Amino acid sequence: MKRRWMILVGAVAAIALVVGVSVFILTQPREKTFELRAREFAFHGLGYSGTTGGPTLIVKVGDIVKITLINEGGIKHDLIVITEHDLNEALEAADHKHPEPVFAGAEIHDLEPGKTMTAVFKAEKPGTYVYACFVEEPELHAKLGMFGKIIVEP
Ligand SMILES: [Cu+2]
Repeated sequence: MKRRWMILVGAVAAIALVVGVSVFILTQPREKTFELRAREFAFHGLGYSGTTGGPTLIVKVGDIVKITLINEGGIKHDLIVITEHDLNEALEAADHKHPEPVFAGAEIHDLEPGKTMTAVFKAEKPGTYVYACFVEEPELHAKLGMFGKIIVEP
């Protein structure tokens, strides 16, 4: 009788453990990683068409996004995730001030040639955003084609 109880308690504990672990795994944020290569004057990566800026990065809201930027060019490059409105405003403004990234951590500054850095951020709000380079040599790099889209699906 005592043995039956022990088996029952053991079975219940095992089920509780499996359910608990499953819930934990399912509620963990998904990680999405991308690799972009910066050159004068474009971002290259998977899906790059050669004509319309860098590849479009697609993630889901809540994802932990990691964008690794490899500078294969001969000068410094940046990457900042901003709104399309901010990009248009920056392109028109005379003083090319760095806009604030839409998500905390979604920026890489002054990446020297041959160096690699990773921006890690949580895609907290759905929408269509852009990533762009705000280095200004010889002209604003975003203006010369260093930009791409990042879509955060709801
Ligand atoms: Cu650049």
